[in-house]
Amino acid sequence: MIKALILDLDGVICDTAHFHYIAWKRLAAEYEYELSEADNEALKGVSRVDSLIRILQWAKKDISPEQFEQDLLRKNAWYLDMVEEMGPNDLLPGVSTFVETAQKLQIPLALGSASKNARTVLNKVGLIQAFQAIVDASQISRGKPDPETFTTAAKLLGFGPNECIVFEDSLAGIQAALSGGMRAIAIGKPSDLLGAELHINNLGEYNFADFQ
Ligand code: B16
Ligand code: MG
Repeated sequence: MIKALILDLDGVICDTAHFHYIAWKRLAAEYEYELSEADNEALKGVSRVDSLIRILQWAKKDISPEQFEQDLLRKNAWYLDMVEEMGPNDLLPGVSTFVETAQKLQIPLALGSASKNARTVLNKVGLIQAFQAIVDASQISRGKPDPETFTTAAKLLGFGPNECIVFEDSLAGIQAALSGGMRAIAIGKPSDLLGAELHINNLGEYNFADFQ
């Protein structure tokens, strides 16, 4: 019996995935590598450190540990400059209605994000109060596709994995949900997001009548 819903942040609640892309693209250009949309798809849900490791592999570039740390900080500063401009109007279509319906039906919501900036973004879009539990990259040791983000969220809510549905826009996130024993609903293109039980374009398309 499903008792709670766990939402990913980037690409599910707001389009910060696009900001990550712009910032990584700018950094990759310094390595003389042109980051494609397809590359970006593979980085969705992947931690900041692992994303940079992958970009350096694609660019066939070797940098010092000091440069690595510095580049992570620069990328994050560019990303936060864009987040700074965000507000409640930046919620993806259907998010407000989804949250209101969940509240009306008294269905607990948790956030399960790979982003260390998750709380900052939730504050900007005015949604921090909507979640009974928030799990971000600072609280876990293994990122998606490991299930730890979502199993921690379920634990904080007080439910077992089989009592939760995860909403995700990344393949790493879908895999994390499934390997954690949860059901997974994908937001986005079915071809990019294999394994999910249902594909929708945004949270507004979720039918709460199907909750069970
Ligand atoms: P940060 P999610 C993920 O968030 C993004 O999809 C991924 O592209 C990003 O690299 C990761 O967060 C880390 O983000 O640099 O802000 O710590 O989709 O799991 O909400
Ligand atoms: Mg995401």
